[in-house]
Amino acid sequence: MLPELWLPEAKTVISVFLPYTKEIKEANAVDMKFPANEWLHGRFEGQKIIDRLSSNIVRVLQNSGYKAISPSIDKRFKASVGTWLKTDKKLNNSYYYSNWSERHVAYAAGLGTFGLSKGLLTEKGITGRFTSIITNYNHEPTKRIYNGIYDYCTMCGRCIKNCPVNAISFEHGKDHTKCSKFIDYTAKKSNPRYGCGKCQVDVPCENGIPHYKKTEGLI
Ligand code: B12
Ligand code: SF4
Ligand code: SF4
Repeated sequence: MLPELWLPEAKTVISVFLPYTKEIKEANAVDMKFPANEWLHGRFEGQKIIDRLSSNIVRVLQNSGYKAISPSIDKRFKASVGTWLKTDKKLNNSYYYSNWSERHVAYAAGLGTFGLSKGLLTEKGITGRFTSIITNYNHEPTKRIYNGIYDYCTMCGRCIKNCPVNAISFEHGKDHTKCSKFIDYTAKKSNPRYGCGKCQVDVPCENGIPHYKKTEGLI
């Protein structure tokens, strides 16, 4: 769904990146087998905090006389993690979708580019979560300083090495089914929490853009 479908008066999309804390990142890097408790809480309780942040930004804009909505907490938001097709042999990456991609929005808004692991890599690193707000407040766009969708990724392959289920490869990018099955397994073991994120810790892109120096531009 395009911004105008969520909010017909849409003029601006605000994309927000919230990096995980040092404690969460370090705890998840201790082993590459199972998500750390800290990561599981960052994913589960952390999302509740992000949802409250999203509704607070919406409220601030509305109290200033603007219209605003946040797709991820809107009742029209839909995401498929392919679960209903798990036994279908035809299952492939195209079954993993949503009607509002936080990564596309962040890419378009100038926050960063994709990495080989398919996470979106920002100036604050890849390790964290996004939210976004659509509003009729007219904000000047942030400058997009990259051209290609993988500009910030060095293709170092460290995320390939970290993945406990070999879901990432140079040849095929990221296999959502392998990743999703592992996350389902963590949900069984850690109910109600789940997650993984090993491809986002102990990697050169964890805390920033690996080959980018702000003063010199892309090298
Ligand atoms: C469904 C889903 C999953 C599925 C996989 C589906 C998928 N497509 O990635 C599963 C369950 C496997 C999964 C796993 C994880 N997820 Co997830 N997931 C989502 C969700 C809900 C929807 C994704 C979606 O919209 N897909 C639709 C497609 C069309 O968009 P896309 O995948 O974003 O974009 C791809 C294509 O368009 C492609 N592409 C091809 N050509 C082009 C051209 C252009 C110009 C562009 C821009 C893109 C592009 O590149 C993209 C990457 O594959 C989003 C939240 C959201 N609403 O966005 C979170 C989200 C992507 N997940 C997130 C995270 C953190 C995770 C996990 C680490 C789990 C965890 N928290 O422990 C893992 C691993 C992710 C990884 N290696 O990237 C974060 C990513 C943060 C980041 N730095 O990028 C998101 C954004 C949630 C959030 N609110 O922050 N996830
Ligand atoms: S670990 Fe290396 S290859 Fe993987 S996303 Fe980060 S910079 Fe790219
Ligand atoms: S691709 Fe999925 S399973 Fe592999 S390390 Fe990343 S989050 Fe974990």
